[in-house]
Amino acid sequence: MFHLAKGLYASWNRKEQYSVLILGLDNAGKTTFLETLKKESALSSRPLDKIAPTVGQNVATLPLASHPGVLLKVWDVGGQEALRAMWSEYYAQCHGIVFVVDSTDRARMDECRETLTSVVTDDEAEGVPILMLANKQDRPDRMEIEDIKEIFNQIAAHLGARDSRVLPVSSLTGEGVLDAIEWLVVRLERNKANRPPQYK
Ligand SMILES: Nc1nc2c(ncn2[C@@H]2O[C@H](COP(=O)(O)OP(=O)(O)O)[C@@H](O)[C@H]2O)c(=O)[nH]1
Ligand SMILES: [Mg+2]
Repeated sequence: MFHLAKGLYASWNRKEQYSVLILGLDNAGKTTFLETLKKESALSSRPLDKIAPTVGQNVATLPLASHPGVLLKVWDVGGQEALRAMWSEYYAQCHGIVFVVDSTDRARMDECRETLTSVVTDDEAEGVPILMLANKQDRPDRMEIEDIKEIFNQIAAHLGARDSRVLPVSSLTGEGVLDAIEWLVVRLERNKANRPPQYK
């Protein structure tokens, strides 16, 4: 009996899957981030379960070498202004949000902050861990991570008790990408216990 229970637990555990939304303005590097994640997953030599992309949306289900029992279902839903209105449709189903920022795009930093504010103040996204990625850190004309943190800390007031972090990455070179995902997965697992049943 104990073995049966243990076996059931193990098989349930093997299928642990979290849905993660990749958001951010158009041109921030969302699709590049997802493609890099796919590449990193393939390196772990486990099968990659790709779902055919539909217009304006890419979805991939990724195994994680560092967390063998975990699958990440990652949604890249498009960041053009017309598509942003659709983001909230996904909030109730997601366990975590990655918000990608183009660290070189000073001209759109205000738009970026306003967009992120509307994400974090949406009731449907309440309590979901938020990871902000200061992307394109490989570029010499990037803003420094400390300056980007200062901008996004202004949003912290809306975040309540939820987990959030700003991390530097280059989706193009892959620098920092796995560290960022590691931060997120730890929070996803920790947060799971605290969410209402319909979100699990
Ligand atoms: N230098 C550099 N360019 C990047 C990086 N991430 C994305 N890009 C470039 O930024 C542009 C937009 O990237 P894309 O992934 O299509 O952005 P999306 O609209 O947010 O999906 C492309 O030309 C990418 O090659 C990065 O980390 N470093
Ligand atoms: Mg894209």
